[in-house]
Amino acid sequence: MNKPPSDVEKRAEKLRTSLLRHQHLYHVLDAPEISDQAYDALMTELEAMEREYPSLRTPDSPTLRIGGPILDAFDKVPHRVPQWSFNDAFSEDDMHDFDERVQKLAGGPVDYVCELKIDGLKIVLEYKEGVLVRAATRGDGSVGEDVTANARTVASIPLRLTRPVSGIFEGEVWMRKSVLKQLNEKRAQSGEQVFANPRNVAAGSMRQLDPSVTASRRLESFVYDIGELSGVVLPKTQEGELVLLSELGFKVNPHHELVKDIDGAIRYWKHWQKKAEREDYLIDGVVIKANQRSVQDRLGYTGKAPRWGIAFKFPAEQVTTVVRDIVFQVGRTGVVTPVAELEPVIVAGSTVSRATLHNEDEIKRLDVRIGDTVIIQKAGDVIPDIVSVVRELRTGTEKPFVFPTHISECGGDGRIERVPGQAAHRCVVRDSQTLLRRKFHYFASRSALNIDGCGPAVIDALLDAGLISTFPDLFRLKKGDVLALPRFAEKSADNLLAAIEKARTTTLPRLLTGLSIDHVGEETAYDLAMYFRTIDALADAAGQGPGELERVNGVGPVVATSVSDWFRDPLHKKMLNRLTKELIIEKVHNGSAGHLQGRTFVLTGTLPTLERADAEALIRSHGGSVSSSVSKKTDYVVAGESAGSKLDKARTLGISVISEDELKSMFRKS
Ligand code: 1X8
Repeated sequence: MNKPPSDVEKRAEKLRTSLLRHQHLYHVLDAPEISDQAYDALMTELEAMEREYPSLRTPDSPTLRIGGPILDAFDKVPHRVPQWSFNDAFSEDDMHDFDERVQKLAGGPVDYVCELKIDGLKIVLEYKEGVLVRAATRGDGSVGEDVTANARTVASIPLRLTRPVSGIFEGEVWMRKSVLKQLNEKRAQSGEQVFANPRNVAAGSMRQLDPSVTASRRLESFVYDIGELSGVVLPKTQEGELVLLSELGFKVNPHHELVKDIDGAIRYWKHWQKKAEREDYLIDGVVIKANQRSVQDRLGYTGKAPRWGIAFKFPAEQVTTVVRDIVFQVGRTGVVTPVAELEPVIVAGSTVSRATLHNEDEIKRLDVRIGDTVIIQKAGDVIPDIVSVVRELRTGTEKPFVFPTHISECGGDGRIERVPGQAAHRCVVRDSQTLLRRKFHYFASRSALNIDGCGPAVIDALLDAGLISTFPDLFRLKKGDVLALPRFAEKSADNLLAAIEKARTTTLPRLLTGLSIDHVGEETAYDLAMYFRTIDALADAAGQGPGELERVNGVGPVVATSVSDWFRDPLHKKMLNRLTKELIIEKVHNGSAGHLQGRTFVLTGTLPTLERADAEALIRSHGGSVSSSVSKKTDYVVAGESAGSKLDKARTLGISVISEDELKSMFRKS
């Protein structure tokens, strides 16, 4: 390749630094120092240089803002730091309950940082030595999609930080309401469909395979969290974190506030509930976080969410519509849920045509009848609720709804019964083919074994062909079996088998979730896995009755009995025995989803406080691995006093060198 002369190289670096600074001044600080024309002239000069000498096109080149080559697909990226989301609160009572739990665990009063909850698309940014190297969507929290090229087009996302630090930073990508309005006006003029709300456009724009389309959408960003950090000391408070984020060059929402107690947080929420509409971006609530990191560390995480924070949603928007029909959904465990089919209406920016009626008692309480006009409300992403019936609009032809005794979706004779002591109904025959089908769909789904490309249609085809009848059968499929299915050819059969092979290696929470044990969803599965660590230990305990199970955090008598019954069933025992022989179940890590998974560390020199063996054990317990020699595969070298040749080698290879303190900060969000 044509190597640039050194004066050109120097000029290019100066141009990059200058352009990045002006982008920051304009898009983050809203305080430009030069005119648009002057900026364009500098950009044109750099572009010309890069065209002549492509090696000048560095990963932090401001020319990448315009968009890069068109992609075929987005790569999957495993998150190094699990992407939690906060639990939701909807009322002041919820907030007081939250505060009570926090104070109990923290051992006293706690101060909180209040921030706005931006309704956009979550983005996870990774920087190495100050340069943006990767941007990913949240995905399912453990695996996201690589949207780096698109993120580079978002002007307020720094391509280079003000300091050469490495780390993971989390935030939200969003579109101004006013920008959406302009965009929609243009689209309407050219006969294109208009977009419903800025959140959907922001999400859709980040998932464009052509980055220049993303660039044209003028997206913005706010960054609000540090997931991992090395190269600078992590602040001791969330407030300090926000200050550091600004200093590093990120755009941080300015409306955060430190309050001394939960009443302060509630005041902040009330204030913003009235004011949110006036901002040019969508805000769907506020996020409250314990300010002190020591408190955050102490409280830790439940299966899915941090205990030290909560998202306090704004009250749901309410609209009216008409009930067309009442239908039933049968879940994989046979629970029957009544659902109202509605005349489609827009609530909180999305079209709604169904609302849950929960159970028989709820239908009676509301006295909902087919043909009724109802008030529905939606909060966040949840399925909307019916609040009440507008009775004065009745015509007199609406008949009271009679809860059925049979539902064909149950399979078999369709008979349903009310679960003793509960409001729910379920199918009487619970091992019908229909429910087995549902359980199989769920087993392969993203929540459970996560078998790529093995959706309900594929499972149905396998069941219909008699190729599978219990879960372990999936892992014994041969290529010939799959090829015999409709719509399968050489390549698709290989893909399916490869996905099944990949899913063989799984985790205990995923396996437990996939078994469709009554009352055991993802969260309970996680709690059980953390407590028992292995499937054998859980099966042993469950075999002896519910007693031991009730010692698990979050497991009460109902869940314990259900788990115990499941494991004692001889058919389940036999199935599980075969299944566990097929699977490779990853070891459960100490108190975390192992967020150092896949990271290799080398220790050198004497660390200030940790013995070598303890440091190694800590790294391993968080999912990382420790190696004795430095190579290109090493991610971090932890250097202490009188570090020797390993440190030199790390520097030669450009591997991140961190201190014991920085290592400890990596354990923080686990
Ligand atoms: C989601 C969001 C958070 C914040 C702002 N906007 C969001 N959409 C914030 O912390 N300021 S935190 C969050 C989450 O669920 N982890």
